[in-house]
Amino acid sequence: MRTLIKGGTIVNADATTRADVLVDGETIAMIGTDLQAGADRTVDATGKWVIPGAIDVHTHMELPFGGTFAKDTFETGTRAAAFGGTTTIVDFAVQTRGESLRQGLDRWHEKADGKACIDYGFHMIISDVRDDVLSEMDTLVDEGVTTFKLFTAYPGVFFSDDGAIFRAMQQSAKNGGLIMMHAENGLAIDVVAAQNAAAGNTDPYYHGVSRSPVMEGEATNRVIRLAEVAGAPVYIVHLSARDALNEVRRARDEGLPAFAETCPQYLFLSLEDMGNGFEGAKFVCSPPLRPADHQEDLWLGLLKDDLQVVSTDHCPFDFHGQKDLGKGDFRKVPNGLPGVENRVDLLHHGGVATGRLTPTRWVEVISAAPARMFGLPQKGAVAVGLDADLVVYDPQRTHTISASTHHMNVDYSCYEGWEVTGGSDVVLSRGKIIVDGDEWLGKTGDGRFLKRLRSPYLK
Ligand code: DUC
Ligand code: ZN
Ligand code: ZN
Repeated sequence: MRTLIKGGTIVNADATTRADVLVDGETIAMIGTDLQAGADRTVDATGKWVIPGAIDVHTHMELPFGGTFAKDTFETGTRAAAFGGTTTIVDFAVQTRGESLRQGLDRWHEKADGKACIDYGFHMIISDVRDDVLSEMDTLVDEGVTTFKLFTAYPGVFFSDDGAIFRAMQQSAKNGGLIMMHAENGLAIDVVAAQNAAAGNTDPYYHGVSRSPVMEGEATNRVIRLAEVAGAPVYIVHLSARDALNEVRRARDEGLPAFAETCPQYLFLSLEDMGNGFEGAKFVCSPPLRPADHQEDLWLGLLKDDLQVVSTDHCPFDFHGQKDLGKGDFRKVPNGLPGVENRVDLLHHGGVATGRLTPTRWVEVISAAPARMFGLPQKGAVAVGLDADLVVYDPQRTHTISASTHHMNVDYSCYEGWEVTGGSDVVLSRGKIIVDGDEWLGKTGDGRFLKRLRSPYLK
């Protein structure tokens, strides 16, 4: 099957070019002006942009959390992602305490195999650093699971102490993996949270105020310094606060291989959204939403490359039946927000349409940088020879975000009623049109597991 995408403007991370794109089978075969090549079908992209399919390197399909599971499966979550212009996800497989990495990874392969609608890779969450687990890390890197997430938060669940984190970093310095850190001081946060609950401050709002941004800044600096001594690169996930951003910037100015992502919720939503009684549970995630004045710092961080990536931390729980497990005690609200479908449009709306980011920088943070940093050389650009993961994007189209029309399997939206500028018209995954306007043309199980390369940041 040959598809000709005609008349559009290609927006890559490094350049914007008026050109046609010929897709042959699963790959991009030719790029040029007024291509006359024979094709089985033509997509008219006049007045539109042609961008590389977006890559979300932080999702949690079916994550077990607080006695329940994130609602999206690999089928529903990847279909929703595709409607939002995302053609690759990297999801977090989980090692629970006591088990091997292999057991956790096998479970995630079972969840995804035959279900994913777009290509996917895995990171591995390590909850239990042991000698055998450190050796297993080497095996996983060889299998293309090259990135590992550890936590300074969630004592008793995902938490690792500094020694364990340091050992994992030393191992990654040897095997070419990359350590990703959830950096909040969970031990101290749990003290404050317990004090708030005991004082009768049980509404979701107190989830936010119990988790001080200072505690994120402290943990961010700590893990960056552990990585420095271990001789390893480090990637801070879901950075939410100015305090943490300042630490990442300081480290980068010193020449350290420290990297970070933020998420749309930290750019658009704030602690105020967590007020309004139990409604605030819709916005409970960790790190929490911050006072609104942090947002402009994060936008500036994106512009200046102190932040390299925007991912979602997509982790949806229904308001009715899941979030309400925490009625009367904010500590029991499952942590996480839906968002895999909204990232590309929100970043276009708040970034490109407002003039904060150029179209090329937008493509960099949603697609090109994730591909480069997470070992996916066949993705992240509109270029001959790469996978034909492409989005015909309409930068003028406006639409209203709503739970009644979104494709994520969750009963609310954090952005209910927001009118955003920009939308994906046609989405191709390895040469197949999987979304055409409102129509789903993809197939469950067509998504392939991606073996990823080692971190390019090891010295
Ligand atoms: N934060 C969340 O909000 N959800 C899942 C895990 C995490 O770290
Ligand atoms: Zn996290
Ligand atoms: Zn997460």
